[in-house]
Amino acid sequence: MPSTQDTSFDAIVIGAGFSGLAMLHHFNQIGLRTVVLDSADGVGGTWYWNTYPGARTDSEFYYYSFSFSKEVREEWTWKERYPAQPEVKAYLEFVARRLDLYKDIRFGTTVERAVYDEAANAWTVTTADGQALTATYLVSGMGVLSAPNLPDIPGASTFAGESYHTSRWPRDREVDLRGKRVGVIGLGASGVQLVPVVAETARELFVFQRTPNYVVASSNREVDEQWMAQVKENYDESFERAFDHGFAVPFVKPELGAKDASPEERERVFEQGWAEGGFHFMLETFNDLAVDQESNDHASDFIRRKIRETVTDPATAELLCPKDYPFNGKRPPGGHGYYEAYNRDNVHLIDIKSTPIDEITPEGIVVGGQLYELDVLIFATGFDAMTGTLTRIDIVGRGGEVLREHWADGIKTNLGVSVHGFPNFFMILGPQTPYANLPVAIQAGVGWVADAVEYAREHGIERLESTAEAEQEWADEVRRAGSATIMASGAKANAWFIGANIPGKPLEFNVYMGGADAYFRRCAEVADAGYPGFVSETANA
Ligand code: N01
Repeated sequence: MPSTQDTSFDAIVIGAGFSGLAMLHHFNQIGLRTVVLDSADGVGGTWYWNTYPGARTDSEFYYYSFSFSKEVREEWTWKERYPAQPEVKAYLEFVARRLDLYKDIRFGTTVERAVYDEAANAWTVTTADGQALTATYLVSGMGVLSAPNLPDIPGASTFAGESYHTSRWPRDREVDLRGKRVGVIGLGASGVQLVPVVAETARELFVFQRTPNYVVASSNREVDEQWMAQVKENYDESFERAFDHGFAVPFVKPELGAKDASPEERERVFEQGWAEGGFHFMLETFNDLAVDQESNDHASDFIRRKIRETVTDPATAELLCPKDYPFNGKRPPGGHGYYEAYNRDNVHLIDIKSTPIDEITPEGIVVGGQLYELDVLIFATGFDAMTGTLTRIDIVGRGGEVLREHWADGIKTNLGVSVHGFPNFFMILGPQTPYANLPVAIQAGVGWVADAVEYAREHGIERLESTAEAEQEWADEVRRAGSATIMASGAKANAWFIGANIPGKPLEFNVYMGGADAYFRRCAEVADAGYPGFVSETANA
């Protein structure tokens, strides 16, 4: 067990969320002396920071968890179909306790820089509190939607009331919104979860909408004993099915395309998917909603119809209907009373697409010359996704090359795991890994990295690193796969998965849209074949 004084390790892992905890456990199992560093004061990563009202998973509990530990599977009992933030955080705390991980985690430790020293074949990580730690292997488990995006709106810093970003919600005190006038900017998954909850307590809620979303209701409910028992019994089978699914969920794969169904059949299937809720609508109704425009139009029309049926004021309903981009053009959020919230007298929708925000003043937000006075302003404005955490710190590879410079002309990775010029550096959920249910993708990723490291150690390989060719090949495949999908329209919808939500960020797919199942198979093939596409230098090479 490393002591708190130790500075030299086999592996350093950055981040103590799903990725970091799973990586630590897997490294422990192959006997690597590992330390995990995290700026937070507890485990959880995303689930430590995102404590905004309404925060919960968009995936169901039985595949938003790990299957690799029998103890955790059997001893943990979930309470809600879509667990709320405290429940997910408690799960990760349980994982850390049960797998004895806490002793190897240093909290309150912010990594500023990681530098590879070729002569020593080691990474040196320096932290904000002055520690310098070295290790052979460096793993990023920093998360994909973790670097907050605060938009550059004129006057934003002058606001005199309370102002919060959803992912940096105060943790040391309760934010009391009772009797207050609250403004929300941003209606992705975070804003969509927040709106109905804040609507219940705020005196007035002003929702400033630029791009409406296709929100599919999630039908949350309690997990009863019988359901939990059934899940526990079928964990292995369930995860096998998830590994064989394009979105890494254990869902039934539909056989029919929407445009090939009769109108009656289409309606019946869409209604069924809508009632089941959440990702079931997107993934279990028809097999071509992400690739065929005509079929997608049917789904988009169906959701717009649901919005019009739910929202009583026709003008508000029209504003909430996305019309400029298709369903799946943005990551669709799960709703929990979202559209219903607009039927409340204290909720007001303001269209900032046709009339953009003029400025933020000490009193509130000015739109088209009209001041909306606010006591609290909430930014649910998302993240510099996939690459943000990796490019906001200095990760310096061979010859002093910084990772953000390596990607200046476009992201290049080998399977989203490894980067040429950055030996023995691995990313869990790196850019160009699949667009999928993340805990399953994380479980696959940490397993693959642990196997690769074990292979390297067994074969005397000192440096494991992508070749330049393999990296280019994967970048080409990511581009090819992405442009074959409806998600290519994400540029029109400012989608984070194509970098369009951050002004100035290059427009390119930062996730793999070719299917998690295909990706997992490819990773397995690479491992089975002895890691072709990786430079693998042995000690006497
Ligand atoms: O962020 P987003 P998010 N002026 O990027 C708006 C995961 N997640 O935090 O679309 C006005 O989706 C922006 O407007 P527009 C999940 O994968 C998961 O909500 O650019 N508005 C948009 O409405 C999700 O997809 C869960 O016009 C501005 C919003 O901010 C991902 O995280 C929960 C603006 C950003 O939406 C990101 O979700 C939460 C500006 N200048 C998140 N700048 C669960 O599964 C931005 N916006 C539980």
